[in-house]
Amino acid sequence: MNNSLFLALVLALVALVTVQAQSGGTFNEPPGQRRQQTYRVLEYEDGTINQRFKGTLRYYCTFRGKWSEERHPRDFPKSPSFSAPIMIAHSNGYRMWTGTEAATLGVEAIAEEGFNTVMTREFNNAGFETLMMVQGDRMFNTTESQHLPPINVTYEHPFLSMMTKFTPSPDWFGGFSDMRIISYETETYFNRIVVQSYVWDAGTDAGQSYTALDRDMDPQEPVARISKNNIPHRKPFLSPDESYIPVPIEVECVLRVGEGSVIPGIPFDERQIRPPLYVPRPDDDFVEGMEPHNWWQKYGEGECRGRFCNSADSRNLMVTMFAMMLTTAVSWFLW
Ligand SMILES: *[C@@H]1O[C@H](CO)[C@@H](O)[C@H](O)[C@H]1NC(C)=O
Ligand SMILES: *[C@@H]1O[C@H](CO)[C@@H](O)[C@H](O)[C@H]1NC(C)=O
Ligand SMILES: [Ca+2]
Repeated sequence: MNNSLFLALVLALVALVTVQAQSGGTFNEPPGQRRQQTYRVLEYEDGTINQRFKGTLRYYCTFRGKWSEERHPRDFPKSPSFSAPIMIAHSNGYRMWTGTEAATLGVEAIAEEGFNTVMTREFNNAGFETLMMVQGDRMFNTTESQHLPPINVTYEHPFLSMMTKFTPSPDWFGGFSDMRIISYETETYFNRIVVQSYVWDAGTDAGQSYTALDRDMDPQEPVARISKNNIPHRKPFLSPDESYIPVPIEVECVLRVGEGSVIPGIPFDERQIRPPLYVPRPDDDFVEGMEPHNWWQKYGEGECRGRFCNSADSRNLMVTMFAMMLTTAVSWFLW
């Protein structure tokens, strides 16, 4: 009896490890040579356009601000804004920023001042490696959304990188880098992709709070993700219950193929392709500093707390629990 219980537990543990290992892969992770993934993919749709497609390909991206006092109450600044978001389509040979290396001067200028001019120079100097750069509008309402200008991609330039400064802040920014919009699996362009940004510290200023005075970091440190465990001491960005950092920015990109219409017989109009500006997510609503309420009833499969922050994860969690129960039951029975 005791033995069978022990065996059941061991088997359950094995099941847990197996299922977790299967769910451990990251989205579109390349074979080795790229930097670590700097963003979370919430949703994506595989497409049918082969990577060698010769015609015009453009992504229409929508920027959704989610940086608010409600979601990030600690030390929240009086007049927050996002600097004009800047996005670049580029080759494997260019990097706007990475999550592990020192920031370029262009990244520093954006993260500290919100100025895109140095980055623009870096874009130009990169020659063939960069294809196109687009800029959005500065946003003085950090929970608003905006449609960004369409950005071209090609087989040689399948990466999108983006950044925007959290203003005011010493050198904190959001965005993503090296998002490859050709799937390694299907070798086609993604039809649609929704990515969520983490919070990044450019490593160029030592300030610990949103409004800290300039204090140059010397020597400069690598760009690093701000997480619950390495948070500056005023705890900016933490959720009301201080258990995690809610997503401060979301970007959804939709592919447009060629120059023609997207709805047969009707002339092209951007409104036919643009996703909604506002899409509710499980952790959008906080009630008096409480955890997101009603998420389970409302969204069924998407808790957003700590690492179980998208539906794939929570589905995996449920599969794991089911597998554990099943193996426990079966081995109990067999004994
Ligand atoms: C982007 O694609 C459009 C449509 O083909 C084209 O007119 C434009 O010149 C392209 N821009 C760049 C920078 O490649
Ligand atoms: C910011 O934008 C959101 C979304 O449009 C809106 O609901 C809110 O009232 C705006 N806040 C301010 C202060 O204008
Ligand atoms: Ca810093």
